[in-house]
Amino acid sequence: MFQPEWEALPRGELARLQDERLRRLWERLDASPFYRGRMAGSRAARAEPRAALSDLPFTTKADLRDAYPWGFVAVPPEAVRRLHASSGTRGKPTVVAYTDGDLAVWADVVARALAAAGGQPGHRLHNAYGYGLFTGGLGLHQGAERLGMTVVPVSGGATRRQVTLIQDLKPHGLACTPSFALRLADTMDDMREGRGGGGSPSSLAYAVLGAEPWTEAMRDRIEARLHVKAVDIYGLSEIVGPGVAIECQEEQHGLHIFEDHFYPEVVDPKTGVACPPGTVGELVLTTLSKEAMPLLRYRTGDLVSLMDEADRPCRCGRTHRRMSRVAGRVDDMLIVRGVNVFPSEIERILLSFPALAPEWRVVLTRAGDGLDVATVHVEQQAGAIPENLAAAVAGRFRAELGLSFPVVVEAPGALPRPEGKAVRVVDQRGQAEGARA
Ligand code: DLL
Repeated sequence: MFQPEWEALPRGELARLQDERLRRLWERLDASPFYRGRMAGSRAARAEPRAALSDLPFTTKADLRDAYPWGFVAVPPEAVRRLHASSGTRGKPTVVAYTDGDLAVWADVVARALAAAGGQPGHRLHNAYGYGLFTGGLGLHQGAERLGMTVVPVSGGATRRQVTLIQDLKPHGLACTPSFALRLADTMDDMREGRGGGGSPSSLAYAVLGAEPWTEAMRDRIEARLHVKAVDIYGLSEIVGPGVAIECQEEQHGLHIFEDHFYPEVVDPKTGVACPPGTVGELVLTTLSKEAMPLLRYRTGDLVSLMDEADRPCRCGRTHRRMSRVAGRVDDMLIVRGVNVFPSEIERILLSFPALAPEWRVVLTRAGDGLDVATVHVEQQAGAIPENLAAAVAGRFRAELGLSFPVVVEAPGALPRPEGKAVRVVDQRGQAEGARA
């Protein structure tokens, strides 16, 4: 553990610390143009800050966009040391500001995350998250340095060169998206075949994968192909970037949320009312130590459930509560002909067929009758495929999800490979018939 004094804090002490930090947060929010004035009625929250939280308003992505770029910054401009931004694929980007103190906390939580994954001082980390405004590259980078690792800052792309670097520099750890980890595995296989096959597995022992949804079936494939222990890392730019939560290598079961810095709630996305432990709802986070851009009850849009640590403490010794892996996003749920389905369900079913590769996407189109059609395109593994595979997969979708998805099995390498996060849902419903790809 990188910071056992915080990560294994007895829960009673943790609760006291959270109350104290929430009281300080109320003061800090007054310095934020967005929250100023809004918090006036909440002074009563001083006595029991955690209990009072559920009566306070949520903050949404739309609030951040409306206040773009500086409306949430609670410190003078000269105290802002760095800016990052979300990709903005769903609209205007969101700018996030950090003080020196924020950067130090961020490095600490990522160092904790890397240590939870198996990282140690002196290890080398191959960091293939994108560097730049995206928080993945620099976030993992500074956390690895904080832990005392040697960082290879390769960023994304140029997969063959990355494989060569892994062979030559022999890193212990890999940090990238799960989809890129599989691409590295494919390229390693191609390059091995080019040399006439054989060769030992790489030096990699663990992989810190996140920034996009993935499933247990995907983990099995990655671990088998790269010979690593793969753990799930979660985070979002608005709160800090990577390092909000991480699975530990001991259990690989649920992600510990670093609760001394990020206060979690899970609420029903429709009513905003708290969900009991074990029930899936929207993750809501309050920052407990952020200086430049403190956020109150931020609605992440990510669907998770909280596990109750009192029932079964984690073998790793961390006392911080765990959440399930992200089941999907509130806005990513597909509603096809009235049936709700998450992309993670589709992936789980596809990967139960060994002949299929973990490269897939759903293309939404509108049929002549005005009804939506979701066609699943999935790549086959190299080599022969069983007869009627597409029909068998479509049959499984019907049986398990109650949905008639047309299924197209594509040749290996046929689907596009975007740089950065995987694109699983392609919505072509608004496009004219002839303009479709
Ligand atoms: O993706 C931060 C990050 C970088 C996390 C590297 C992990 C590793 P954003 O670009 O702001 O930040 O995107 C945040 O990505 O709200 C989730 O919907 C999704 N996401 C992040 N991690 C996971 C994960 C980074 N482990 C958004 N599983 C979040 C599923 C994830 N979804």
